[in-house]
Amino acid sequence: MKIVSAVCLCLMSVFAVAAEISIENAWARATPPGARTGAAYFALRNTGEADRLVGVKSTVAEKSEVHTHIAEGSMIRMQHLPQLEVAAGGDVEFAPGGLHIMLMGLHVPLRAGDKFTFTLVFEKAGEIEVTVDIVDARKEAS
Ligand SMILES: [Cu+2]
Repeated sequence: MKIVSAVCLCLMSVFAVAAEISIENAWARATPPGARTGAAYFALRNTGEADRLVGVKSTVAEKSEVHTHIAEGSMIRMQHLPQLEVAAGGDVEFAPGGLHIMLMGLHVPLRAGDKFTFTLVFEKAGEIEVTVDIVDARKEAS
């Protein structure tokens, strides 16, 4: 009897996570040889309750962080966000010039046509693995 109820709870939580936060169109720019940093972008859709993005894990780089761009006078600089609020039913766009996943200390260059993965860690939804398409920067600009 105990075993049956444990299985039910487990299935329920899997459904809850799968339904609430989804990641679409994840991509990153190919990096030139020797580059040590890269950035990844995607669209985050939240159809559930408010949540918080609290971490990023990736094996392609030594360190992965959520960054945004902020204006300081005429200068634009990047800022590390240790936490990012995701509103209930809210969408968050990670795009060039705004929010991005910063990959620091790349172990290998990001080559156009390849894919890599990282994991987003949410306070409530838990860990979500994201597959990223690496695209040619020149093609993407056109
Ligand atoms: Cu950055």
